[in-house]
Amino acid sequence: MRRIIISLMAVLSLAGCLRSGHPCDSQADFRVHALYGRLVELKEKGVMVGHQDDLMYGHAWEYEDGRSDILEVCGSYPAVMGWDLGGLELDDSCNLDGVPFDKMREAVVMADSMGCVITFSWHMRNPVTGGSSWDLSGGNVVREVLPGGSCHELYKGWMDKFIAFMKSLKDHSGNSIPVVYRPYHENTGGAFWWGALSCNPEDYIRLWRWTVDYMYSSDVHNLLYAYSTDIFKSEEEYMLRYPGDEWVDIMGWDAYHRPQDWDFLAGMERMAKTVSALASEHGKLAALTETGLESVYLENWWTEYLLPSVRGRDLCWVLLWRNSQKMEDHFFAPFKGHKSEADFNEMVGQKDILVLNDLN
Ligand code: BMA
Repeated sequence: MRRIIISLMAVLSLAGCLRSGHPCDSQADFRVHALYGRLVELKEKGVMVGHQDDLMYGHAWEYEDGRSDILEVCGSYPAVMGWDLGGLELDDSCNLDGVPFDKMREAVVMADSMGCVITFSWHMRNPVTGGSSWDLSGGNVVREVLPGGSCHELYKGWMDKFIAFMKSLKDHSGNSIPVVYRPYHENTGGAFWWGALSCNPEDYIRLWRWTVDYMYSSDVHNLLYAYSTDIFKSEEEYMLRYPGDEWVDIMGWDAYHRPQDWDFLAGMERMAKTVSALASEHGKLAALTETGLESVYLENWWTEYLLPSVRGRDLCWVLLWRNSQKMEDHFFAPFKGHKSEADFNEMVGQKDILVLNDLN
């Protein structure tokens, strides 16, 4: 009897491991495995709160060592920090929002040493026209950057810069810092040259797979890959551009509260349910990869809108977009003195909502 119970326990624990999955990169660094395991564990505790560019600048300030709007509001850094690489492709010294890449690298090292999860997006330029990532001209840009396309060599050069940056992220022991990379985001939307208005699902998937393969062949093994759509109408739409289980670690979506466009609470319930069910079916992790209400003009937005949207949905994190240092109304997280401060604290005070202080 004892032996049967022990065998049963072994089978159950193996099933548990399989269910919780593993990084899609079969050669992922040990720190990537550790990050993956941590995400699996932490999502049982709750949803982590993240913030884009948190350590770089905030509402009406920039580049002050250790400063963070979230820290000033709730006494803790966010658990997840996001950065954007737009500009790296042309060796710019600063990204498209003015963040010097050197400062970004230092902040990533600091965030990693504090125990934050790091995530990157990349609003890269349009390689055909040289315009921004919002420039949809230049024909089928995705096809032009794929092997055989007119911009393929140029694009490989851009990827090489990304690779050099990723390889330069080292912790204090000299190990590569594990990060979540979220390429070609908001793919169901029409804003970017890799979006649904500009390329077909087959070309999108080819681009994704080519990118991941290029990372492997360049010996980059410190990444988890997050797939993220814009708001979407159905499971079919969500999955239309999904590159496949071998190519993705985290299934996410971006969704901003724009009351004039859609019903946030109902839409988020539907989308969160869809993404978390798909993630569980595909053995992936799930996250709300960007969100916010620009200017947070609803005082209780945190507990009345965000909390009910993310709670109990098996999400690893929710990333609030940036608090611009230059545009007064372009902020998505509270700052000291903002009218939604108390409500934000009410939200992060919940047991299942995690900021950095809750992780240890
Ligand atoms: C957008 C806005 C822009 C910014 C871009 C990349 O949503 O915040 O101001 O340049 O993201 O960070």
